[in-house]
Amino acid sequence: TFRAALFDLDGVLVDSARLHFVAWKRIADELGIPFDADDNEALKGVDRMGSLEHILRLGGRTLDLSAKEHLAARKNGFYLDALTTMSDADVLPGAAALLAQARDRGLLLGVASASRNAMVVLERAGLSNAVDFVADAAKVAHSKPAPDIFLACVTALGVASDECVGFEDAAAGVDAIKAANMVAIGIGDSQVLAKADLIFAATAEVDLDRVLRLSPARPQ
Ligand code: G16
Ligand code: MG
Repeated sequence: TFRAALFDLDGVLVDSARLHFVAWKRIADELGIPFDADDNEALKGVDRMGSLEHILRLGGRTLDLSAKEHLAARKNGFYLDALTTMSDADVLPGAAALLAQARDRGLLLGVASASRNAMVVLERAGLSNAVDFVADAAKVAHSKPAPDIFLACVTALGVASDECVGFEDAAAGVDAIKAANMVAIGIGDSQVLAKADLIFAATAEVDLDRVLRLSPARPQ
């Protein structure tokens, strides 16, 4: 049986993508690199430096590490400014109910986000008390698709990987969940998330009973 449910943040629990977009757009404009909302789709679930490198590639630009670190820090400043406008209105439909229902079923709840700002985002969204543990992306060695951030939740919650189910909206996140030997629930496009064990179009569509009837992963 499942003992824990682990959730990605952006795209599963909250809509922070539009705020990331506003911040990256300012950086792209400064660099003179065309960047629109469609381009921003490719950054979902991608960590901060990986996102910057993607934008630089779009513009055919290369910068040295210190210039990149400076820009990444500037983007984060813009993002933190934008976060002051975040509220429970940015919680995705059905997300708060899903967390409450999962807790009600006795599951331990963890957040496994690529965002180093996950704690602030959850606080702004009014969800910090709705979960038991928030993994720190700054403390894991490898970002998604590596399993590290999901395994950090396993350690902290005192469960085994094969007792967990993970929820993700990005393909790299589904890969991370599978690499951690967990059942993966995809939220979004069934073609993009084809490697998930079960897919729902949106968080609001998740049928938790159906999820919990899945067989957990085999112990490794
Ligand atoms: C989120 C977003 C990404 C963002 C990443 C890192 O991932 O989807 O667009 O680049 O966090 O964010 P930060 O710059 O705050 O560390 P997730 O894993 O929550 O979907
Ligand atoms: Mg995501």
